[in-house]
Amino acid sequence: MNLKTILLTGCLAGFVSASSAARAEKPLALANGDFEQQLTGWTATGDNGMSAVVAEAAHSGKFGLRVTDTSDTLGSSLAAAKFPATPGKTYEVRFASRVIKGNALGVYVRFYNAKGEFLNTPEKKNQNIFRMAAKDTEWKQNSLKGVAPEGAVHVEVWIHSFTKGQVTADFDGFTLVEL
Ligand SMILES: [Ca+2]
Repeated sequence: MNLKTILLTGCLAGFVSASSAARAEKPLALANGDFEQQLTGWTATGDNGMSAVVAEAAHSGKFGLRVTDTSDTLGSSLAAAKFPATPGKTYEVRFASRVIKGNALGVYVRFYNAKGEFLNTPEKKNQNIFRMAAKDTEWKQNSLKGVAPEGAVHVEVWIHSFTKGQVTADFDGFTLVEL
């Protein structure tokens, strides 16, 4: 093998690994993940008025999401749009967050079947939850992965403060990728 062949082989190997890395991650078009358009693209059904877009919660831009849950019997509910999911594939949500007070809140990656039923439940013990930590009062970049189970057709990001317990926390910059 001469020098030219070695260099060429190295270049080809580099090209192949770069292109497979690019293929490995597919961004999904989660709209308004930075909350600059208020709650456009998000669904707040059953939120109990706890999720609000405010300037104080901005990590980047002018606005962020603040969840304020001062109830021990009600929780918040804010979901991004659903995207097509393929069983066996991994989906990752990335976001910035900080806790003002408490920890009774999770960010979820959850999957639905063709009937629109949840496939991740406490009963099945297969929920994908990033749970807030009360000590994380500084802004941090976080991520959470979920693997689409058998029968999954949709994936969704859900921000939910628990029925039991109280919390105030800020969020910004949500993105979702298929790995
Ligand atoms: Ca923002």
